[in-house]
Amino acid sequence: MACRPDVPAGGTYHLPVSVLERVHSPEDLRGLSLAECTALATEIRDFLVAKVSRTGGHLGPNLGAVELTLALHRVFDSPRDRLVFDTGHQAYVHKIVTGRAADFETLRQPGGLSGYPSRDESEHDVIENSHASTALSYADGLAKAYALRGETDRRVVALVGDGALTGGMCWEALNNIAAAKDRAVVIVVNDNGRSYDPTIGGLAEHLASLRVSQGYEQVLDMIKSVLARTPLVGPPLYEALHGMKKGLKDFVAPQVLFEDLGLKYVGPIDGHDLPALESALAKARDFGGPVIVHALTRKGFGYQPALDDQADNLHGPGAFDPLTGKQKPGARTWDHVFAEEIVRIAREDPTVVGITAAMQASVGLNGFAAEFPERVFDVGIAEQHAVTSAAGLAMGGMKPVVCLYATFLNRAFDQVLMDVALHRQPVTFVLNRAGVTGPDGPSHHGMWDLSFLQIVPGVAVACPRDASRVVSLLHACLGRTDGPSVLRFPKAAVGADIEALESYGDLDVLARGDARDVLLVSVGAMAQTALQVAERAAAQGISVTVVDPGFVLPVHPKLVEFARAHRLVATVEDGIRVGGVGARLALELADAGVGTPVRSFGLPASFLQHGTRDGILRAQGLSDQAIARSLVETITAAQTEHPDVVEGAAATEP
Ligand SMILES: Cc1ncc(C[n+]2csc(CCOP(=O)(O)OP(=O)(O)O)c2C)c(N)n1
Repeated sequence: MACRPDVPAGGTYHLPVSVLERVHSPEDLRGLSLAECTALATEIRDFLVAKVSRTGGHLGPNLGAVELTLALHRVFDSPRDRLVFDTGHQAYVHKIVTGRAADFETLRQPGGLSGYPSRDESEHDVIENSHASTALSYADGLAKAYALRGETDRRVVALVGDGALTGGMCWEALNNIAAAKDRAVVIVVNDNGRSYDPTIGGLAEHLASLRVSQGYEQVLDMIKSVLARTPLVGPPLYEALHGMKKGLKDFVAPQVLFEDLGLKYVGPIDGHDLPALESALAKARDFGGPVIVHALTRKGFGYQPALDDQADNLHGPGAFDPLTGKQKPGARTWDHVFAEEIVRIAREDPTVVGITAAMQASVGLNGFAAEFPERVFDVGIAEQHAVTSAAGLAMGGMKPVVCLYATFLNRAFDQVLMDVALHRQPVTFVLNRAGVTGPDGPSHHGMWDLSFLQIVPGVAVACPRDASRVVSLLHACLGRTDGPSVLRFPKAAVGADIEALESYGDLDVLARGDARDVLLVSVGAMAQTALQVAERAAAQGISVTVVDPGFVLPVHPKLVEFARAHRLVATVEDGIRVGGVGARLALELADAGVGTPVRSFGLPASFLQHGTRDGILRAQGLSDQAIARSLVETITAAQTEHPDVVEGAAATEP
């Protein structure tokens, strides 16, 4: 769909006050003039800054994708054509133009608009997981399905960033997409040169060399002049671009990368030039086979504080001042503690190296990288590779520390199991954002790790309860020489240290109940809640001893001894109960012939929606009130029924 001319023949064109207010669906976009589209783009940017400044969210990526999203919705016919957003963090503009602008007040708030595409919200949303590099595979599958069903008029479009394109799945998908010459998949690469940080690696260098090559400006000029000369419904522009590109091959070589895979390549296109984008997308749409459209954009485009932000172009700020882009300084977090300690460790031990999958600052490796740039490796959005590469580093005599959001370790389970654990390599994993994370929703809660790590032979899993334990347990992990270690902590402010009353190696007793009613095993950051549970239960006449094992794996032998001496064992963890710490302890106790029943408190094995960390924990029964009530009821019921035994409070789903 081409833009109507700016000024209608014979008259002055007056823009309506707000174009945005008139856009409720993609159809509304299609009748707009170029001037209206330009005004709309500006309004959308103002809207994004105003809304995200209040709620926090993905700002830079969306500011950079305004024209691209408008062009996609004007050229393709969603939802009949399928627009698949890789990662989905850049889909705010898509939400705005598909009727959800009014909901932005509630963006990422409990019960409000999701920060990612959501199939419950709109028929225009195809996929909703925010783990990167999947869109091309979904697109491949959708195109295969439509071909088999004879729905050959349906187009499948995947929008993918240059960052996400560093993920291995993209290349596996490209290999398949390129092989099917008659299946029309349009891959739009939104190339802004950045993930959070500048995108790294060979592919990034290819793209960057294209972007900065002396020929680039000429390419854009030539594209513009070709477009200017080409009637919008006229001779095949694609062929024009294609022919021109071949001619420019000498100084714009990187497209060969895609062509060698067998993909038609259109680009580079100025990703903020709407007519140019629409023409390229229309030709790609009509080509009839797999095509890559390479659009160059700037993250944060149109908002100076984002463009000026050296860290990450305001990729995902919390609430901020819209005039300055400045965020309020937050409280000290678990991440801060790790970030400072790893620098101290790196200074003392030259064999320690850091690995990040495109998230250096967010995982606390910035300080380490600033001081020892040659010892921190950003591998791209490539968690699987990160893990096996770490195994190689360990085999080569280094001490690798792989720093990931807990949820992204899911990607690399087989690599942890077979490439690290089977080879008993001393790789340390530092998982931040473990447990319930909050506003990013189901795909970002780091709640799976404690369960799947239970089945990895030889792994040690440390859950620090406070800042001092982050430090001591990190050292303990790095001191291990046989097999992998994991240190996990949440996305939250770190509270005051909680002192131990007595210690047995890494296991600390935090509170002593005088009668032997309940042994409460606290996992990591749940310690504060566990202590409050003990107080509440004591007020009801039930004594609770609280212990923190430090390492939840391997199971501390002292726990078995303690368990034998109590009437009920309870565990509290911010991971899922199925296969979690409580379930494991129950198994170990049974194997050791200890009959004390185990009551596990944790998360259900279900996809939890976005909200605040505290709110979600409370809603899942992980508040001190709920746990204390449950323990008191269990003990009281058992005392009534069987004065000497507490029956059957097993770890079943609620
Ligand atoms: C598997 C996985 N690892 C890490 C992330 C965290 N993450 C979210 S967005 C992003 C950068 C994406 O860069 P790009 O695809 O170029 O999009 P841009 O933000 O630049 O528009 C990263 C690393 C993720 N979503 N998924």
